[in-house]
Amino acid sequence: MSRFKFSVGPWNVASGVDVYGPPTRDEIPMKEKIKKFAEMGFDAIQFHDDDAVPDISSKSEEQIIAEAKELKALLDEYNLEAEFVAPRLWFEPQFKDGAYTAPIKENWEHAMWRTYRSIDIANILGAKFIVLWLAREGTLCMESKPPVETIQQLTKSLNLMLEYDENIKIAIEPKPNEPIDRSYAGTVGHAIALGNATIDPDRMGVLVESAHSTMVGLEATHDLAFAIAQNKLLSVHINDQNGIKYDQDKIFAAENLRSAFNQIKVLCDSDYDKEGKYVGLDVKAMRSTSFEHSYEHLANTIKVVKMLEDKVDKFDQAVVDEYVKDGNYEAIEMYILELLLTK
Ligand code: 3MF
Ligand code: MG
Repeated sequence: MSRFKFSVGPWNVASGVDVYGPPTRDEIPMKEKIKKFAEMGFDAIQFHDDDAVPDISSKSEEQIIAEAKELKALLDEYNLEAEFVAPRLWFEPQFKDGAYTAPIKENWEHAMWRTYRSIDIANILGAKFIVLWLAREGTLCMESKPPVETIQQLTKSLNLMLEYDENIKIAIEPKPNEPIDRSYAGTVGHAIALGNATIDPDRMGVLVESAHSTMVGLEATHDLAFAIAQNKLLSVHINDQNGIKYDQDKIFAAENLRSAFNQIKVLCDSDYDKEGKYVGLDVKAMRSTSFEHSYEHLANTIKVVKMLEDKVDKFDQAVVDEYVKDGNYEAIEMYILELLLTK
């Protein structure tokens, strides 16, 4: 048994489509995914606004509320919680040069409208926070937006969200690039600083994704630790990533076992599980995986977390402390390698 509660977003099960080629697997309807997630033992679902209410921009506020209530009834049927709602702003053509940092006022207003609707949906589903992955908040063409004013516009957008609902919390999910070329706020440090610049820093936090830290050449363990030390860690997206390149969302530990061990260790050591928070998965099946194996990357990621928890339980800090006193750092390396490589 794991000590953690797990959450997953419907996008974790996808068709294998990428920018260079068509789908390699059939799409699975949302309701079927939710049923399967419940059967697999997930505790909560993460939603984009348009996962919860498809075609949200074409619907009235009444319609959005009605559809969110239907979804809440479905979740209750399966005894599932909603962890968060995230406005999927990067999908609309009008946000091609940013949403909260859109250079055209009507586009920015629409981004705010969708975010207010995400907060409404979160309230109906019982989610305590929204997640903002700042997918296109940066530049493709550096001169299209004046950077200082535009970053201030981003802070103003956050303030308006905090004013719209006095209880909602906001987690920023930073990523250095892709789809935007140059992000304005690509690291956990940026995300925390943005929160601290708002009118209510106590309601601002971060979601740390392992792959996003690796993509910028940083260690996900230390990003998690940094967020925990600042009391800012609202959620995580565990996955893995082969180096500084396009986002891969591989299963946890598939590329860097030692980092994965340390990520789980920092979560265990900080009592993340006792705070009622979820370990969120953001993993994709490889494009080469066939339809009948559409969910295995999720089951495997949870299995790996449990195995790493066993390793964390075996880890003895006193042993390491002795080696540190003796200046025998070579022995620490071997202690960890033996821990990870033997039963
Ligand atoms: C992209 C991501 C996103 C976010 C999700 C929730 C599609 O790299 O990580 O996954 O996690 O949109 O905000
Ligand atoms: Mg993510």
